Amino acid sequence: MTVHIGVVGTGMIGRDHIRRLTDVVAGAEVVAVTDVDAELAREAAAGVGARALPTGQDVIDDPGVDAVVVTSWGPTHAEYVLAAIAAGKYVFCEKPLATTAADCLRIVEAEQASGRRLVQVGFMRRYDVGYQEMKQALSGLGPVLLMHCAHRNPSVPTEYHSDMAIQDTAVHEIDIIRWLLDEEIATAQVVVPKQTTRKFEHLRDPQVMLFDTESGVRIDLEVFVNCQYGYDVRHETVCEAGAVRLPDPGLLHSWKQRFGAAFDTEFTEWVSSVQAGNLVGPTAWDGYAVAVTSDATVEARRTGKTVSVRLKDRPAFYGS
Ligand code: NAD
Ligand code: ISE
Repeated sequence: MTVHIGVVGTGMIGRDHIRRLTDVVAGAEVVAVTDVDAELAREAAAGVGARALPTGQDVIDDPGVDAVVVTSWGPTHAEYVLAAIAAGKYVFCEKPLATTAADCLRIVEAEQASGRRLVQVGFMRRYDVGYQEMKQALSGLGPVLLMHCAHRNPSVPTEYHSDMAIQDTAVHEIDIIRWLLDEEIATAQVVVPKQTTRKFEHLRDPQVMLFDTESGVRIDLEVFVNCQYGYDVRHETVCEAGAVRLPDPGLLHSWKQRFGAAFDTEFTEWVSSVQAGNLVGPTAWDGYAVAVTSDATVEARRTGKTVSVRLKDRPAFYGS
């Protein structure tokens, strides 16, 4: 069965996912797209023989659309994810699931009320071979004690501000830490070390985030978004009986290069799971937990204090 897909948001990653769903993933066809920039939507639609529709709601309501991909700006995600749930359609939402924890919770509640999993969040690092091998290796190395992580981007646009280093960038580590350890982050702290001269007035860069998990694993994460030299993601996990780190892929320039294969695997799995009627990827609960942790980390940076991460109890609907 071919899954007929509607895409809301035909910007940078939206167009990349349309290409992926058209050229890489079997069993998928992009049939409708939209963007507030109608010309952009028309161009993206013409490239794959899809229809350009006026709004996201039109795409979701279209009877020819089986499943929806949301790749518009973060603040618009909640509205479209909720509309897809209301329409009973599967929805893949790029990170963030929503820009507030309260909106993530509304999505979690709406999905539970619908009675089945419909939402997947685009935490694509879980599909990266390096992280998958790390997760496998951890099972033979005894208790995890420490993680050392770095997330460096060559540069960011001038509108990028200090909170975005957490909300837009560190969220990938927040999710992958939870996934690797199968536990939640319990506290967050942020240290602002010596700054690059290339930072902007409204951007602290680099920032060092310190997390403790429920079991006491200590994690340090350097986020350095104007590092100039390349796109560099590092992660080392130190256990009682050894350490494991991500392989070095050499000098790269963007997240598209670094995680291209992970995006391909992520969408291949998503389409198969939609066909099977059984989603298995990152859940709306993961989107909520990351949002709460990210909010606590923002508060920690603003106040200079260590802030506790307080999640609601995980509903049985999302498994253990
Ligand atoms: P972008 O600005 O290039 O594209 C977003 C598009 O959404 C724009 O074309 C904009 O006109 C459109 N849009 C905004 N509001 C809309 C609405 N209400 N209805 C329809 N279209 C609307 O941004 P991008 O880099 O493509 O990022 C999009 C999303 O993907 C963001 O949430 C971002 O965080 C996420 N993202 C994820 C990764 C990743 O590594 N997983 C990488 C980049 C971006
Ligand atoms: C961007 O939005 C992403 O999601 C990338 O994966 C990340 O590396 C980058 O820092 C973000 O701005």
